[in-house]
Amino acid sequence: MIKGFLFDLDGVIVDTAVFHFQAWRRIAQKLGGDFSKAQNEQLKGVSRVDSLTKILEWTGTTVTEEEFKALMELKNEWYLELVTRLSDKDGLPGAVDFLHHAKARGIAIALGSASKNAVLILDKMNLLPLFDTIIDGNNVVNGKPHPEVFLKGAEALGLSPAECIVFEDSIAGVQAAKSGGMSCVGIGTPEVLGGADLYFNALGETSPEELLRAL
Ligand code: B16
Ligand code: MG
Repeated sequence: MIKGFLFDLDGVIVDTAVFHFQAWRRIAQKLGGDFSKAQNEQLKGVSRVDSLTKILEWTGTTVTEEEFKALMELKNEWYLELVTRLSDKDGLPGAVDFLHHAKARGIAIALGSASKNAVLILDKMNLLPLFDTIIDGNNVVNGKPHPEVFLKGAEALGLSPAECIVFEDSIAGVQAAKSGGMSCVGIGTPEVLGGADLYFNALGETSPEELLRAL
């Protein structure tokens, strides 16, 4: 029986993916290269370190350890400039209502995000009080597709993986949920995500009740 919902942040609750894309593209261009929207799918849900590693590969760039750190800091600075504009009106369609309905129904709620900026973003959106626990990039050793972030979320809620549904918009995140033994609702299409149990374009297309009946 499902008792907990584990939410990815970027691409499920709020569209910070566009901000990540803009900031990483500035980095790629600074390195004399670029990358496509299709390549950007591979960065979704992936940690900052792993994202930069991929971009260096794509742009054929080699850097020292210090340069690597400096590029990560610069990307985060550019990303945070965009994030400061966020407010509680920036939730993806239906996401904030969905969270409130789940809370009102007594479902335990966790965040399972790769982002080290997750608390800041949830605070800007006034959503912190809805979360029973937050597991983010600051609390895990292994990034998605490793299931650690969701296993820690379920554990913090006192639930088994089988009692949880993960909501994910990234290929890496869907893999993390399934290898952790959880049900997974994909926010996106089966063509891009594959592997999830159900798909919706946004949380507004479904309800906690529908999912509790279906999964
Ligand atoms: P930060 P999620 C992920 O968030 C993003 O999808 C991914 O593009 C980003 O690189 C990662 O967070 C790390 O973010 O640089 O803010 O620590 O989808 O797992 O909520
Ligand atoms: Mg995501």
